Amino acid sequence: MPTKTIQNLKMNFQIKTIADYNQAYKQSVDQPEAFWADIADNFYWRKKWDKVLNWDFSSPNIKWYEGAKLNITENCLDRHLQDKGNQPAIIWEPNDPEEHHRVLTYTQLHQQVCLFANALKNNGAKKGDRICIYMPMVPELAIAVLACARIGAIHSVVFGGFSAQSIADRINDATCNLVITADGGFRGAKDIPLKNVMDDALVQCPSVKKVIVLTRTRSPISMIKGRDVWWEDEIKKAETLGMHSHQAEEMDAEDELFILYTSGSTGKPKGVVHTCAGYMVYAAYSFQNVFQYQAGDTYFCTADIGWITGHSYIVYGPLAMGATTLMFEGVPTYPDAGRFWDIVDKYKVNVLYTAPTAIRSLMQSGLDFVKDKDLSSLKTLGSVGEPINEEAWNWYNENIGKRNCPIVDTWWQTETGGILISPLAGITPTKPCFATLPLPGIQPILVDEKGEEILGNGVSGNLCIKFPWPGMLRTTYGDHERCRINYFATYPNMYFTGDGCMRDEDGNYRITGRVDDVINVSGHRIGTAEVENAINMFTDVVESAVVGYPHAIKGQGIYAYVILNKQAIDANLTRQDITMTVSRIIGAIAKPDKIQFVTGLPKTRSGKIMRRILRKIAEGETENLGDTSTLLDPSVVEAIKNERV
Ligand code: 7RM
Repeated sequence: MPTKTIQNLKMNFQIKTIADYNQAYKQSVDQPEAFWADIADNFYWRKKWDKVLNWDFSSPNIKWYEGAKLNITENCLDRHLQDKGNQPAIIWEPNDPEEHHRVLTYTQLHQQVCLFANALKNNGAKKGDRICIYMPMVPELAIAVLACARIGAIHSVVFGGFSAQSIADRINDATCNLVITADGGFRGAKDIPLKNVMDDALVQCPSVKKVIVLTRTRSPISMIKGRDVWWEDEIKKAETLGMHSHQAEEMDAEDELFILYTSGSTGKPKGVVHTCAGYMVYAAYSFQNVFQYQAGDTYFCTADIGWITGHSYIVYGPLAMGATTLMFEGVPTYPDAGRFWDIVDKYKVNVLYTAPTAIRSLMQSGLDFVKDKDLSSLKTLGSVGEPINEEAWNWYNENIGKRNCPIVDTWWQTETGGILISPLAGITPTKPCFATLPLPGIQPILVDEKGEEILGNGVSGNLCIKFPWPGMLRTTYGDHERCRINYFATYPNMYFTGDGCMRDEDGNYRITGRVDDVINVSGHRIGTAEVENAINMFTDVVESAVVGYPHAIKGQGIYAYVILNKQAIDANLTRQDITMTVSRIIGAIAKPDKIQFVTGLPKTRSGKIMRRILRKIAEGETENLGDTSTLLDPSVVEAIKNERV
């Protein structure tokens, strides 16, 4: 046997038939360590592991591939140079269809990552530093992410829609010392003033010593001497110094790779931590098998890199597999609702991965935007972020897939690192609205309120996972106890997802939505408590309660019940003031869709808000509100019902 070098490694874990799947699944449960060792053998390691898995859910303490040494970017870049150096790694489609697109081959991407890694080092960055990235969807965002990984710095990407306050909270939570941003970004008809927002954040962030600023919109911005430097200048400096290559930092398997903040049911967003080896193996394995990517395919995931879907399935998963990944800067409806189909046509996209909210919005725009587009290159369609309703599933299947493309409804979370429950394209029989079956290595379990396992089929319960998988979160940054309480304490010895789920007669899983106080607006997770805190910061607000309600396009909308300390002179203006306040504190994605002013909230004698009642009223249900006997003051409910907005 020839020894495996970085060049002659072959990826050899593709499931091709349902029999392969059944066999892989069985082995992954019977002999998980042997199973995940075989998968990991397909990657490039500076040193192999001593132990595949060490785990204890009670702490939690989860370690995969302990003792191994690697750098994820050697697996995403260097290993492809010999065979795929001239193949496109990233194809970038700008917001404005008139602007020229860009293609970066694996060789070019590798060069750019090395140069920027050197630029980061020249600016004082080192292994273990936390680096905040706040950028538009341009190739330099992927380059920044990979350059951080290359030098062993921990990236914390913040979605470009978050406010200065949200950025500051995230930077301070992780004590980032460096920021990578851009002057601005283009999204649809709007210019987003990223650097201005960042400047507002940085007023509150003493840990940040350097800011690297890419020019994208070339809009006027402030640049502070000694702190702010231009991306382009730093690249030129590295080039002048001849720093074209960069020896990747050697990382331990369990060294932190990145932090990504996500909302929970209480308090501020948590920094979900993923580590190098397990995340890499799981992102690549799940990418390959769910989408059944074939050499030469063009793969288009419409997510933003600011979310986990972009991390795992625009950057790390596809690049680890040597795929061609398409990055789109804009929005689905600009310049018109045919943009996705134009892109599919222009680049002959083979795999399209998008969100139900986008499908519903494009469906509403009508078939005129689809009819003249050549979509014949499509082989596989994907869905992620929220439950897909039957109408959207059928529309996607008929009008985009032409009944000829399997739809993979992929269920997973920021915390899971990669897809856990999903059909494998063309292999697993699909069923509208069902995520179907667990990937190999994933052991789902449904439990009742008491934590008792619900056995058999044709049942519903709370979805937990009872055995570790390589891509799972390891901790929440700076607060391990919070991680334990949030995910591992509700039910002992299980990871609790926060989702409700049913299992049909054939053992297929259907995720029905959150069972906690998290709402899912257009596939974005928002904690009701977070929105309430933001609303309560408005000067005239006494108290508020926020719930989700069904929304035709967004999946869920945000409904806020608000008590003011005085009668609003102009209720609409006050609503706008509150909305503006929420935008400032969290970001535009958390703006309430509806605000109802109330004089009291339905509370129990112990002072707990009965959200169940508020949810029903927001949904438009005013008759069957369930048991209201524990209410302190039932007349409050009558008043709220009568003044619904
Ligand atoms: C990937 C992502 C996670 C939450 C999760 C669910 C919901 C995601 C699906 C889904 C039904 C799906 N990460 N969710 N995918 N619900 N079917 N295919 O979205 O951390 O931002 O959100 O999203 O509630 O818990 S996330």
